[in-house]
Amino acid sequence: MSADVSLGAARPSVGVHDLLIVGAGFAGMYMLHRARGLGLDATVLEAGDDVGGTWYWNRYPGARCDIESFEYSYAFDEALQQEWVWTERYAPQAEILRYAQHVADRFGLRRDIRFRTRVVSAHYDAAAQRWNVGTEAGDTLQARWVVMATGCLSAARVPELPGAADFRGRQLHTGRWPHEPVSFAGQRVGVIGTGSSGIQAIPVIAREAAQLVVFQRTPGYSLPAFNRPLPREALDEVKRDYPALRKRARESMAGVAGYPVPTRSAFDVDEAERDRIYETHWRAGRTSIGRSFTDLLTDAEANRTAADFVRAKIRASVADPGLAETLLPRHAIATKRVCLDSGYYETYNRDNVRLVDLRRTPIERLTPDGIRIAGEDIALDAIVYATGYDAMTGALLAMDIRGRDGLALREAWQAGPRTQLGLMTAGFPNLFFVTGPGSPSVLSNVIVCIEQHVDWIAGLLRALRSRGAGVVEPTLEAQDAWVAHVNALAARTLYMDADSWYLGANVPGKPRVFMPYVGGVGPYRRLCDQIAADGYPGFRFS
Ligand code: N01
Repeated sequence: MSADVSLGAARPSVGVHDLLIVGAGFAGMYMLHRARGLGLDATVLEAGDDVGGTWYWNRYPGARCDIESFEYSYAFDEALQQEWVWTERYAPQAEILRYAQHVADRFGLRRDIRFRTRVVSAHYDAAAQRWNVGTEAGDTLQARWVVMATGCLSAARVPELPGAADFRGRQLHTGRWPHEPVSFAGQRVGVIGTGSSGIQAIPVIAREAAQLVVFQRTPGYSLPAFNRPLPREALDEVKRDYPALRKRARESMAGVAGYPVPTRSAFDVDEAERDRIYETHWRAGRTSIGRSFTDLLTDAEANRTAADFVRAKIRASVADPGLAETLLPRHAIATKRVCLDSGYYETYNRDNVRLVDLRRTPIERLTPDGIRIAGEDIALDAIVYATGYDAMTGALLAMDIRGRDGLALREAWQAGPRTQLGLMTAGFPNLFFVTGPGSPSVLSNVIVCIEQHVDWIAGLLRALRSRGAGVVEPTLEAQDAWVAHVNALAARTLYMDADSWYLGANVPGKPRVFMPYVGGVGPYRRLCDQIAADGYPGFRFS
């Protein structure tokens, strides 16, 4: 970033960095790049042994992004976005990981990333105005500022099932998949969980395994991805239009340029027209059906029209009507993440696939040979947990983070996360979150949000410099107002009725608070920009 002025103090002589960044996913990598542009001495601490974050860990069969590849990518560097060649409409995990590695190499990022370094604590020393960051290996690093680029879906959750230690077969979590190839050939495999990860993995595992048993607790809505190779000419056309496409994405609600903007209520048109519109969305192979009309996320009746449309599609895909009924989702569509699949429902037409409805026959325990449900022992060689994450706060609260006067983040967020704009939290000076709770993050194309957050943090660091200040912290009043605003917007939606990970409902004991900001990527960005332009009201500098 040539326009950035140097912010760095003298190069660290006693091991005090200007900036420590936790995590080398897309957020951490871009933060490092921007920090260098500011002239900062910045280091990234990363638990894995390579860059890529989510795409480093999620190597499960069928893993791919559900946002089109040319949109799910960095926009900050014109040469980068012109030179990288995406080969599929929806990029598979391995290609996205290669892209992350390419970015790391292209910008020489690795020299400032410490791999195999898991951060376990961060304590603020108010007198010295610095953070002491502790690693699992027992090292302590010091920095003036810390950026948590730890991801919203990085703390994998394996449910505590009785007997898990007794099972003699292999147990794998989709988000902690081994690096070496895993073969299920000739095996009896159980998959627990039917969210985005399970729905992607199930068709691929079914084709390889001798038998597949899917353990479903809550059926979700999934639409066909219609994934296909991305011809070079089509990609070149996108690239010619990149400035306009990126601008549309930044100003849009979901951070995706290709999503249509609804203008009408579902009841402004008759049933035939509604279904025609849903059909268009369904055929588009996108998750955007919840954006077909303005009121699908606020009016239960309107929502039901879209949900019924997708339920009919599910019925039409599954040969056994009884099985189809078990696969039908009942919650309002799009209040839990809509999935994109490649042959998910059709997989249940295979002879080697069985669906167990855990609402009727819950798991009693794991046995040495498999899973026991009511009245039956199901023999398995491997169990795949597609059971999701302690989302948005899990990775942050796994660390012992302490701010002013030893205040623990776990204590400050006991009743749910509280942030100013999802970027900082009161009582924790000079600590930033990228895509933190209270920002659009998981309701969007997250790379768009990552770039916006990182750019905003970079701007704030520059403002610190120009004010001759060393410390910045949100005020409690501004934070309370933001939390109230986030909650008020969410309360008007149907999101509040679903037991989703957006609400922490998947983690026993987690406070039921809607964590992301539903106000949209574009409006949120304008608000953040305005706050910066107005000299950061709601933030205290010292
Ligand atoms: O996790 P999930 P995920 N016993 O939480 C079930 C992103 N993502 O890894 O709904 C039995 O969605 C649970 O059931 P229930 C995307 O944002 C994106 O699939 O809690 N079942 C549910 O069915 C996504 O939303 C992509 O009743 C148990 C499943 O496990 C997010 O990551 C791909 C259980 C968990 O679903 C998380 O997706 C993958 C138990 N004890 C992920 N505990 C793409 O871009 C949980 N479940 C395509």
